[in-house]
Amino acid sequence: MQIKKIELTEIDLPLVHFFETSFGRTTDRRIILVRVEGEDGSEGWGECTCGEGPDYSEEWTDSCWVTLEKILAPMLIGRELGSAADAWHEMERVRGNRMSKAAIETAVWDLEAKMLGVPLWKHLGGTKEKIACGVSIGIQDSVEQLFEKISTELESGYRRIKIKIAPGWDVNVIRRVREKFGDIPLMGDANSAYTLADTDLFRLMDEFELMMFEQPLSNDDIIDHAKLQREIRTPICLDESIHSPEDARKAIELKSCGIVNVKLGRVGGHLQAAAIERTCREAGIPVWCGGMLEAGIGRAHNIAMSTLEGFSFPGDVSASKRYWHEDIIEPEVEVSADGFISPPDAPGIGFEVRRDRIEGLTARTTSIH
Ligand code: OSB
Ligand code: MG
Repeated sequence: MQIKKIELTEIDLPLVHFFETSFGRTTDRRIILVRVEGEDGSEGWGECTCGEGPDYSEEWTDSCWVTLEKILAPMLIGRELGSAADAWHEMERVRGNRMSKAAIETAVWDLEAKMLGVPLWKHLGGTKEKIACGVSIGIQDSVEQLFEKISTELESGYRRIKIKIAPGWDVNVIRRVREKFGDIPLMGDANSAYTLADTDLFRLMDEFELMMFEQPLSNDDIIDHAKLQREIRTPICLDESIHSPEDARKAIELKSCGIVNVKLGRVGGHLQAAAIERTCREAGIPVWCGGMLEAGIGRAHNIAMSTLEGFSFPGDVSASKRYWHEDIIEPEVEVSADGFISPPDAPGIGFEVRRDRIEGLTARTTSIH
């Protein structure tokens, strides 16, 4: 397989509702799409999952654009790839920049699956005929507003509610959610907003029987997380701290977490995600698919990845309409009344990419060949 051409397109896409985490509020996404073209004109699509600023990760839209255009795309053009798995290895000498790498790598997997005429999820070794869906609900302006959101999502059938927590929006909010909604599957994601000085607060929150606390401490830490985990019953789930299968192995060895969130962008694509899934599965650590407010292409890749055996908790993979007035794929991602998504049967990501819609949203485009 040879990559003849790589096209980058930035689209600007407003969210239906703002999304607020401990590091800020997002209202408009700036998303880079990657289209790779093979020898016979066949194509594959990937989406860069970076944010609009360097907060969740060091990578952000403008930095990824340059990295993709000047460094990564030229490394792949014209190279003979034995399989999609080689795409990662071609880019391996570049340090970090995993979201940029994943944008290209996932596109190469889509291309290969399409060339073989098989659905990507099967090509990746996925086995699940349906995947369980949860939602991530950002910090709201009031607890009443949060209640409203939770009610809507439960009525839609979602199988797990994640709320964002931050100092001032934690114990009292969770207590009120438990009082109002009872025993629903509930978890909190702190996006690194706390330190070990808050250990007592987490001990207090043990009482709420949350499924897990996601990334309570620093984004680059696995030592303090192990200390915190020793002090609390609720399992810790690591998100920001895990970039590679080696990170996962070390976190498991140190007992820094009981659960791992896997995001394609954060770990560098499907090959690395599958390796993390395997490391965790062999250690008896459940994983689930995280979300990065993706448009349809990223969402489709998340669905494919979520069909791997180890993805045993509901992920942050939900319907297109929760994010976008109109998505860039056809059909849009829909969730059944009981909170599942069925992976598509069509080759590759299995959703049609809407070129017309993308053209209308394009802020810039470039082509490397
Ligand atoms: O920490 O999981 C996170 C969104 C942006 C950055 C980080 C995170 C999130 C989410 C949203 O929680 C998940 C989604 O609905 O896509
Ligand atoms: Mg998270």
